[in-house]
Amino acid sequence: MKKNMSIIGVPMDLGQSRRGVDMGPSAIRYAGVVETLENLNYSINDLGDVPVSRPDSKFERQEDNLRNLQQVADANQKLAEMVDKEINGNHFPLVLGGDHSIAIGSLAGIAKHYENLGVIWYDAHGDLNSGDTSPSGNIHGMPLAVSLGIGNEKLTNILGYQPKIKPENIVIIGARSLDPGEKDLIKESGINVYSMHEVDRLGMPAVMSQAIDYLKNRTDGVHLSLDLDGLDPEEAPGVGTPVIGGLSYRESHLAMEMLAESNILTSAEFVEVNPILDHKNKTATVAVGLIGSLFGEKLK
Ligand code: EXY
Ligand code: MN
Ligand code: MN
Ligand code: MN
Repeated sequence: MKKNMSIIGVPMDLGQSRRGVDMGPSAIRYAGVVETLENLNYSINDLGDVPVSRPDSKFERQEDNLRNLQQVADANQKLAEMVDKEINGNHFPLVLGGDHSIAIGSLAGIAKHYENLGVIWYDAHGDLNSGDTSPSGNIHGMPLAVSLGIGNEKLTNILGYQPKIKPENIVIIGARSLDPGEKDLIKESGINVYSMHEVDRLGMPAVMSQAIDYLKNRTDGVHLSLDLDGLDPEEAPGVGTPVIGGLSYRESHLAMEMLAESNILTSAEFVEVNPILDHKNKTATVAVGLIGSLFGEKLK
């Protein structure tokens, strides 16, 4: 029987300050995500894009130092409702960004279906800031903190419950740019982090098997939130906040294959593809390559 998957695009660029990431869902579709998944025998329902409103003046800092707070909260509310509905209908949700602030809505819609949701956060950043610790006021640097219940209520309380996830159920992979407040939160909360240091020392095969074993034993579902800036900007240049010294395409491809084999994944999102900063849609093409590996390409 074919497995059902729902694709939801979120053309969000209000969680950060560089234009163009709102075109990410189109770029990923153009790179062939639907065809790739259909060839892997998924039955795909592409639900199109969640409406994202325009702010009166871009970059506006609203309450708590947060840029475009109301618009980001509204779009995430809609996304959360859609994700919730798809899971109720037994469809695997695949969310395409858009900047990483959309993980707030994805996790709000997903986490209510699990007692103990695990999260793999594949990213150069921790996304663990709040208005108090953020150097930028950009909400795309905050979704993991928000999902832990830290931050403005308009974000933490989407769908009327919080926190969405527990710190010990989070595994961050690829981190190499953490702000001081984020490091403090990691230390005090028990979030698991495989920074580039650990990836260099252990190698991706050991990192992924440790992460998978750990999450398998303690969670009842796992969400993958993959920020393309986790990869090295040489290989994924179309991102708004590139950080040198990142994960390679090969390492990432292997990570996706190991996740496919583990069968632990219950939802996924791919974010931060910015076609304006890209070269010939390379980053969206990388994203689709990773999505193919994640859903079993090499097993065919
Ligand atoms: N830590 C920085 C900030 O909070 O402004 C940069 C965050 C970038 C977040 C990107 C998408 O993962
Ligand atoms: Mn991120
Ligand atoms: Mn990032
Ligand atoms: Mn392979």
